[in-house]
Amino acid sequence: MASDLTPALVELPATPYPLHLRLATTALILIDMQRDFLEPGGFGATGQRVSLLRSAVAPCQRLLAAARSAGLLVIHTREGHGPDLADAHPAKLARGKGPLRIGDHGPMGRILIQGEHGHDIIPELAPAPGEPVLDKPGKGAFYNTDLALILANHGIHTLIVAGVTTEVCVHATTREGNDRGYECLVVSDAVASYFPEFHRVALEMIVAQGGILGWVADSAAVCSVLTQANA
Ligand code: C5J
Repeated sequence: MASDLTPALVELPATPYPLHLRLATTALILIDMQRDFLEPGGFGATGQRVSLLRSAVAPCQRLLAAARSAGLLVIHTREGHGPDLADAHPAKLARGKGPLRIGDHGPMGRILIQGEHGHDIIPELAPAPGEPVLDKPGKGAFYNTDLALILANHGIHTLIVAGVTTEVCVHATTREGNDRGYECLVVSDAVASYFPEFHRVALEMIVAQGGILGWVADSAAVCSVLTQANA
């Protein structure tokens, strides 16, 4: 039976049906909002239109502000590798035969290498002191990171997922989270892809079959619930 100390359940309008969550057990995870993906000259610029990813920036900013005000755990991730690339699978390095590959020198430093200018999170979404920043060598945020440990230590059950790209790292993280028993909600306008068709279909895949991988809602719906629940 719920006691007075049990945090209140709030209802978030979402697809395919409303998601019930508690602020105290919900985290916002911002995936790979790094210069290398969002700015010209980085990994994302290998033949792709980085400008398409910018649409996610303002919604992510609004989500971040609402999550911080509501006291949610906020976690940032960065995809990348150490300078010696010892943590990068040869298979990963061999793929992506664009003009710039992981570890190559570009205008923002070595591509997807920790410590380089391009590897860091864009200033608009800079992590606040105390917010975990996880460096991940893979696409999913659980693979070879402390994410599961951090979520367990905070008693988190629900993940609000935003960032880039929709069909790669956002999807991989949502799938990993779903398999680990987290309720995952992907924020439709706070994720983006170089390929609009992949973005659309990736969101459809999450909610298909009655929410086979989780929920989707837009940032206005998420921010509204976070703001009201916090009032
Ligand atoms: C990619 C990512 N697309 N963050 N990384 O290689 O989605």
